[in-house]
Amino acid sequence: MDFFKFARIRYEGPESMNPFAFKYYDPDERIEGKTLSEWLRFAVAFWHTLNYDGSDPFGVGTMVRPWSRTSHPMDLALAKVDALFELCEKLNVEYFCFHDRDVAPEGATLRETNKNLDIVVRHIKDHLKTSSVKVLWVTANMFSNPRYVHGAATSPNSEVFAYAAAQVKKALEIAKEVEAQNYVFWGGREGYETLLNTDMQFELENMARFLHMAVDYAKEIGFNGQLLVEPKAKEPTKHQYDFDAANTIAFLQKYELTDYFKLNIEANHATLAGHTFQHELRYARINGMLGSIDANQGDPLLGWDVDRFPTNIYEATLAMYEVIKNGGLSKGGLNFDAKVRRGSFMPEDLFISHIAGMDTFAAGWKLAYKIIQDKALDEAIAHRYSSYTEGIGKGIVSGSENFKTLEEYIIDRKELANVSGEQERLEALINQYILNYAS
Ligand code: XUL
Ligand code: CO
Repeated sequence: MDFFKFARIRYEGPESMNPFAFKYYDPDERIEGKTLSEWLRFAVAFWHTLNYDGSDPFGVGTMVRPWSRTSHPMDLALAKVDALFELCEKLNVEYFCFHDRDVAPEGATLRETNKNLDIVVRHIKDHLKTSSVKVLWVTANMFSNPRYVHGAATSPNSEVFAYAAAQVKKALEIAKEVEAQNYVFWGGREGYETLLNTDMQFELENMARFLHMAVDYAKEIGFNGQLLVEPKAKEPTKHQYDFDAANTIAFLQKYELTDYFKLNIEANHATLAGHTFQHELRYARINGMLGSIDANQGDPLLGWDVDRFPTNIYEATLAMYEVIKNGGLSKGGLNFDAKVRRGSFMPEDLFISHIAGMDTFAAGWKLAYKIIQDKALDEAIAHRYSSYTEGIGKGIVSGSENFKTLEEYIIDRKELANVSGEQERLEALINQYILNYAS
């Protein structure tokens, strides 16, 4: 049975006014031996696309969803998997991501919950056999159920730690079964509200113990996907332990976990941390830790995680600049951790939003590729640091200078000649690339 009345979305080019066609994303376009779809590796997020009903703190659900006629929880779970595969195939999206609790209802015990999961995972595997769609990543939801009120791995309650461990054990087994490319840890409630009741050091040590146990189990069962940690500064807790890329990398370094983990960087989480998306991607990249991306966008006027579909070409271009400089994302991809607005409640909005996101990132990728090919920024940056390629600068970099020799070198100098940073010229140059691309 078809849930969506739409045909498969195809590339029609920038002149097309068909809302159900790609204008910039041609999945088969080849660049440097890879297709655009291989470069971008788009994924649908199960939770936003199949589960989000449009409710907010002020009102009930608004979404019109063809599968919601089914009311038995397990029938509904299976129908959503069918709808997911149909949607991905029709959208030309090759991957999807899911939390354990997105796909199957919880039972009275973990054993019962796992039984429900097994039934749905079998159904997912049946689809995987006949479809070109694959799993980008799996994760465990350790934040919705009230048992996680004080955290999961960082809960003060050791029984909750045990429950979370058993939940991740099962989720890793599922990740292996569905051949997920990655496994994500987002510490939804791994943080605190007040230090008056919190042993921060102990909680951080427990988080490290937990991640080491996960590494050990992934090795034991032979799961060879990439493990990822997804930083987020705040929400739901006031202070999340994995605040941003720098904080998360420092944590992974301290607890000797950097060999096993990379980061999943999300645009709206970057802005919650007071950074740009590009900053977070750059920080992860230069530390060899850029693994995957949750593609969405925040709202500059709102201070929380709104998970809008990404349509900002400027941001997408600078993000793709980092991805190309990273040599691609390897096992990672671009997961639309994004939801349609409450007012965009029709099934077609699910298509139009993903098409908009895919076109935005395809255009951003091609723009970034051109900027890199032309060395438009590289040359300006090389010029800016050129004083380190000769003379005293070269000595500083090679280690032949010290405070005494540097003092001797500079002590009688009257004026130092700084040069312009050219910020406005470079901003105008990026505009020119974007506007010329459109014309
Ligand atoms: C929450 C968020 C999560 C993770 C997976 O802000 O981004 O959906 O991506 O748990
Ligand atoms: Co996310």
